[in-house]
Amino acid sequence: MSSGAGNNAVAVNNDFVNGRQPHADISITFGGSSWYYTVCAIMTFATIVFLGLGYTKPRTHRAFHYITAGVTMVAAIAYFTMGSNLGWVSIPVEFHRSGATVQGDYREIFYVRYIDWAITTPLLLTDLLLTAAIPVPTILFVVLADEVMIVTGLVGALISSSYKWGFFAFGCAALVYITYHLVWEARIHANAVSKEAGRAFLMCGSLTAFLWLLYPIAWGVCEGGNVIGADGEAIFYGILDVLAKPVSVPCSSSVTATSTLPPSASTSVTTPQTTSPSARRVTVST
Ligand code: RET
Repeated sequence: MSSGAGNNAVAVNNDFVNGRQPHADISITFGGSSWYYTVCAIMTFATIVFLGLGYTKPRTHRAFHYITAGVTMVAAIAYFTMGSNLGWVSIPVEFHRSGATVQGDYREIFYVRYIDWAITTPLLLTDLLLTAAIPVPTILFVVLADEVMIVTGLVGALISSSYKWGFFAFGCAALVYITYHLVWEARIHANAVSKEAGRAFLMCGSLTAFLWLLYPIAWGVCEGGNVIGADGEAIFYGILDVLAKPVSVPCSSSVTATSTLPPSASTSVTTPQTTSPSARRVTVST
């Protein structure tokens, strides 16, 4: 990579990426790169821990661990890409600012972030909603809304005119739909499974919904409004991703632990509807 010791990613992957010269005035510095690598390390560590924990269970009870480890593994690769100052395109900013970290005409837009989310957020959602015994067709539609949210966010970020906000609006509408299912529908279903599951889900669903609501704010001040620079963007999204992936996912396992569903229910498509009488009631009531 480089003859020098330490993190030289920003120097090595500077103006020329894949033989082109994309040039971005607003780009990550050594600090931003190092932070991205730090998050990569956290995600890698979490992946190893979740896989290790999975090995303490019989294979039939490992689905939750596989999902969680898969989520952090994909994130680790995305963060390695961003730490290496790769996985971005240069887009003209809509708003020209004078601040030291946001001045210039072109901004790095990390499309790899959205590839990460397109893979991992459906897994996070499916895990939570199955835990709450939400019927599979509903889960599939919420996942579709989730993909709409991520893709419109990506398309909007790649557009330099004010039309980007149109895509942002579609994404926000999708988030409203998802949030409604997380904090309302899922809690009702979890309550029908057991009072403990309902209580635990009230916390997990709300925590997830709260964290997810912060993402469009980050988008608004980073890719959208160009209010904070590329290093600030790294910190903002990095903290959110660390909280949303390795920290909040195990929350759903605690719901499963307190519910009357068998341990595999949080990740099995058929179990909630077929094995537990209370879960069957949930299905009928919808
Ligand atoms: C975008 C911009 C478009 C409007 C909205 C967004 C929301 C993104 C969210 C992302 C969540 C990511 C998570 C990652 C964890 O690994 C795409 C920023 C509403 C909610 C939880």
